[in-house]
Amino acid sequence: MADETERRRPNILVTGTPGVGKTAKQQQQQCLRKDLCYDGHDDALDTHILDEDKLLDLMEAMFQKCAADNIGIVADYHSCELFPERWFDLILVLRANTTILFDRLTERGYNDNKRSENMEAEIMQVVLDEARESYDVDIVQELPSNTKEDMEANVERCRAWAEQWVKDNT
Ligand code: DAT
Repeated sequence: MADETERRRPNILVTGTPGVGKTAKQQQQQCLRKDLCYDGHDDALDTHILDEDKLLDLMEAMFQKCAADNIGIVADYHSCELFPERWFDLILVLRANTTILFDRLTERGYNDNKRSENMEAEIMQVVLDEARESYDVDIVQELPSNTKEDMEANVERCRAWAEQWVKDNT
């Protein structure tokens, strides 16, 4: 099987607190059924408990196959420290203003506990710090994701970056 470090297309991780716009930003995605990796439910936070080992095994196989098929991956997840550093060439940390995030999480039907937990994480920039600790700081970019214009600018920036990466690495 191909070594994914020899890939010819970049892999990008889009991360950030739930509600910042990770899914909305995706232009193309390789869908991995996260629900296949659930291992119970946390009732207090109303969230599924993830079997991380299972997820990482599934993702490893997918990353290797995509590298062999010359496909770049855009993955999104609300955390980033669990992934091997070698998988990604760019880490985008989306950020949203607290009032905007509050409205999005309310609209999503999050209970008070779950909404407060996520609001606090965004205010304390938990995911950004985690990204800077887990990856080379040079590949970590913080991007605002409050408006439609932000989203369009982020997608364009991402596209231009990926194009440049291919030029620089082939
Ligand atoms: P995530 O995948 O980070 O949990 P999402 O992509 O599902 O978040 O977005 C949550 C909601 O907010 C969804 O209704 C789309 C909206 N949204 C996200 N980013 C936005 C942006 N930059 N401008 C306007 N709306 C946005």
